[in-house]
Order: sequence, then C-alpha cells, then structure tokens
Amino acid sequence: MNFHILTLFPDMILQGLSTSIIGRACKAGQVMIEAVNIRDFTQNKHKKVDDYPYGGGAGMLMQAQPVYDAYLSVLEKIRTKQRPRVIYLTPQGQVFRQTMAREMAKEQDIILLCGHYEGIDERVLEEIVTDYISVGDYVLTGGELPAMILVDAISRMVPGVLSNEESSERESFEQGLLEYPQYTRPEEWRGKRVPEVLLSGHHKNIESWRMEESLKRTRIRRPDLYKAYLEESKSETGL
Ligand code: 4GN
Repeated sequence: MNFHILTLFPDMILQGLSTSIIGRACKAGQVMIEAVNIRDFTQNKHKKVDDYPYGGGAGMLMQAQPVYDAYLSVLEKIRTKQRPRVIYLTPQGQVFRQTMAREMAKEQDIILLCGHYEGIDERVLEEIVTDYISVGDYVLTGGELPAMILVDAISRMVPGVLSNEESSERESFEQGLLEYPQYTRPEEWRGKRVPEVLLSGHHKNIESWRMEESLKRTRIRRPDLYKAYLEESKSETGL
C-alpha cells in the first residue's frame, strides 16, 4: 500500500507516522508513506503558494498550479493502471468510517491532499479530487492531522500490518459495536476487582459476558451505532 501525501508540511506527516505500528509497517515494506512538498512545485520566484481570494473575503487560498504539478509528479512515479484515488481532507466531506478504511486498504496507491489557510482554488479540486472526506464535524488549521488519521486507519487494515496478537478480526467495531471493557494485572486495584468471569477460564461465559458488555456500552454511549446494529441484525435474520 502506497500513500502519497501532498502537503506544505511534509515533516509533520513523516514525524507523526514514523513510530509504533505504522513505523514498523513502513520498515517492513508493507506500507510506503511519501510526503510531497507542494512548495517544491511552485513557479513563483519567492516560492509563494497562496494568494488572495477573488471577490474578497478573509484569508488566503492555495493556488492551483503548485498543487496540480505536485499531483502530476506523483502520477509519473506510479505510472500504473487507471487514475488513483485522490482524497481531499475537508470538513465538507463524507465522514470517515471503519468500513471506508477497510475498502481503501485494497488500493495500490492513494493520494491525500492537505489544504491550509482558507482552502484551495476550486478549479484544481475539480480536476484531480475523487473523494471529499472529513474526519468529523470540526475545523482544523490544516488537512495534515486528518490525512494522518486516514493513513493510520487504512494501514492497519492492510494484511500483515497487525500481528496475530493485534489482529482486528475480533474487534467489536467490525460488527458495528464498541469494545467491551478490559483488565490486566493486578486482580485488585484500589479495592476494585477484575470481574470474576474473566478469571474463571470458562471461555463460553467470557465470550457472552463480553458480548453483553459491548451491547450495553454501545447502547449507552453510542445510541446511533446501537440502532444501526439492531437494524442490521434484523435484516440479516430476514425481519
Ligand atoms: C479537514 C481539514 C477539518 C477537517 C480541515 C476535517 C483544513 N479541518 N474535519 N482543515 O476532516 C480549509 C483548507 C480547511 C483545508 C481545510
């Protein structure tokens, strides 16, 4: 899986994704993360990449030319098959979900475009962007943190990135539920004991306890997910 991130802050991307599980996946060659500095492609002699919006208004906009040329440089490198997915991170996009992460992990190359200032000239977005994606209903100063969120969530769905121990397969979220509570040593901490069933070694009971806790937790904390889960189980059993 190859990620190509078009950004004005390449160091931020590389630093943020260089540790832990994603760092390991890069070293192992399962994931490749390239940060392309949009500023390297400006034709402006002062290396400027932004300008005032036509019609007036607050702030500056990223110009089309450097963004488009940075994009073309990635296309030349990949030189394979059809047009790659180009994702623009924006609060105006479709909200990112686990199902999307799983789907996107099947792609060979993904280009992520990070905006700054007040945004990017609409014409280059029309020309290159295939998907408008948001990580949630709030505004950030740049698309870099959202891009890093996508790289992390997609990478861990690439076969081999997670070890057997870390496997995502039994994650409740895969069925649309929240995780059950978990405990590690010691058996008692500040007078609070680990639930007895988890110490019993009775795997069937442990499994059903965890399912109950997942359902309870989802119903209370995320009624929206709970409702969707119930609808889904209804349609699975044929009403
Ligand atoms: C994405 C980008 C929030 C999101 C962003 C989000 C940078 N903020 N919710 N900020 O996924 C104008 C230029 C705002 C790009 C954009």
